[in-house]
Amino acid sequence: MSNATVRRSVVLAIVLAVPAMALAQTAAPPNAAVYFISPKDGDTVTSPFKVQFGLSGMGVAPAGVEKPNSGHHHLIIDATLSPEELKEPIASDAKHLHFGGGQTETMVTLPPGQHTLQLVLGDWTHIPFNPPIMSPVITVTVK
Ligand SMILES: [Cu+2]
Repeated sequence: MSNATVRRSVVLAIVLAVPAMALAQTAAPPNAAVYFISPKDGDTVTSPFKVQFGLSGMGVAPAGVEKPNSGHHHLIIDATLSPEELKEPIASDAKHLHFGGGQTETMVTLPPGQHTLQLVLGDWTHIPFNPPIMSPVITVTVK
């Protein structure tokens, strides 16, 4: 093989390998943190209840807009993200809510009983940062 052919083969191999690797994660800015303003861990609430998202060390931007040091909130209800799920776009279903409009609070309706809540910040393509920027898991009791 000529050098050019070898080079083309190497380029082709890299291109083919990309889909097998997860979509690129965005590096987390230092000191970024996401947290619940309300409710607090252990709170008892009446459904529907307001959930307020806090973020420090970076900004909120809508999904689809690539802006440095920013992301959008995801509320994870009665679930956690596996190490693999923390490297790919966050699912969108009843347990994984996206706030791609840049919202910083929402009303949540849940049946009576104990529930867990966690906030995970996603980049403009809904992929968690590396390392992930996520709140502690909190437990609330719905009356
Ligand atoms: Cu999202």
